[in-house]
Order: sequence, then C-alpha cells, then structure tokens
Amino acid sequence: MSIKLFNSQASMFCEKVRVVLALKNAPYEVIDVRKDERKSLIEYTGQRKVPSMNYNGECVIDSTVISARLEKDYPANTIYPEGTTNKGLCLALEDWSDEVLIHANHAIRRADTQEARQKAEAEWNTHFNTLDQMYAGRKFLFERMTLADISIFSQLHYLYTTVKYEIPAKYKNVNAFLENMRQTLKLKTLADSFDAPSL
Ligand SMILES: N[C@@H](CCC(=O)N[C@@H](CS)C(=O)NCC(=O)O)C(=O)O
Repeated sequence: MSIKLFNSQASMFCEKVRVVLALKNAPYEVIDVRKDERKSLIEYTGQRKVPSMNYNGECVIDSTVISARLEKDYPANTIYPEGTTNKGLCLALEDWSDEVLIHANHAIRRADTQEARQKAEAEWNTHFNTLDQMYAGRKFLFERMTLADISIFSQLHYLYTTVKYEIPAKYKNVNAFLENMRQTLKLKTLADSFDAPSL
C-alpha cells in the first residue's frame, strides 16, 4: 500500500486529512505542493486543489472523499459515530464546517477595511455561538472524536494559527474544545500544526 498526500502545511483541509491518516495509523508520504508550485499536483490530478492523494495508484481528490476512502480500507479507529442517524448528522456537520466555517475564515482573512473586519467578526460570533451550544457539556459531538470534530477543529485551528485570531474567552465551550483537541492530538501548543504520523 502506497499513500502519497499532496499537501500544503497551512491548508486546513490538509490538516484534516493528516489527522485522519494519523488516527488510522496509515503510513504515507508527503508531497509538498509549494516546492514545485503545484506542478506535480496538476500533472497527476489535472487540478490545483489540495488535499489530493495518490492512493495506491488511484487518484483521490477532496478531504471528504479521501477520508471516506481511508475509512473503507482502514475501518479500525472509525472516524464516524455509531448508527446510521448519527453518521448522517456527522457528515452534515462535516459539510457545514467545510463549506460554512471556511467562508468565515476567508472573510476574516481577506477583510481589508474596518467595516469588512467587523462584518467577518460578526459572522464568526454567530458560529461561535452555535459551536458553544454544540459543545456544551461534551468533549466531542458524538461518543468519540469523529470527522465532524476533526473538520471543525481544522477550521478553528486555521483561525488561530494563520489568521491569528483569538477566540473570545466568553465562548468557554469552544475554547475547551480546542484545548481538548490540542491534548488529543498531542500538540505542544495550539500554535503548532498537526503532522504526527500516528496518535
Ligand atoms: N472541499 C475541498 C476544499 C479544498 C480546498 O479548498 N483547498 C485549497 C487549500 S485550503 C486549495 O488547494 N486551493 C488552491 C486553489 O484553489 O487553487 C476539500 O475538502 O478538500
């Protein structure tokens, strides 16, 4: 089995896949797309986005598709919760994080006026409120760490590390979730990006 991950260390979606690979204890090689300005990525996949993967000769693109593909061959340490209903909810939350929280991250990163910054912070406050209720009284959204938590963490972690935005202390459950994920992923500090080969 040969797994090659086309990776950009700063990408939140690549971090999401690196966490899944580590959880599965699946050995993989990293191809840093910044080294050749995505030339080998484009040659192999015909597109520019990471994460992409050469999975034993099979071209797999997109963090959701890659995660599902890994789950199929590495069912131990499942990334989904028990039961069909919860699996559906987990996938919906993964999608919400990947499509909605990413928008808030782009908005705050690209804000170049005070007005744009305020609007982006307001967008994040709405999501912090939602997340604070979702994580009230629980370490993870389901009975263990699942893809929903990993996706949400990767967006919040990007906000903290790349955007350098501190989540306001009043969102106690969101901050507690981040600290719990830091410990679970064995990051020395929240400023580190995740690249451990296993958990
Ligand atoms: N839905 C995709 C999003 C991937 C994505 O947006 N990747 C960004 C980096 S975070 C990228 O490679 N952008 C480069 C480009 O679009 O040219 C996933 O889950 O993998």
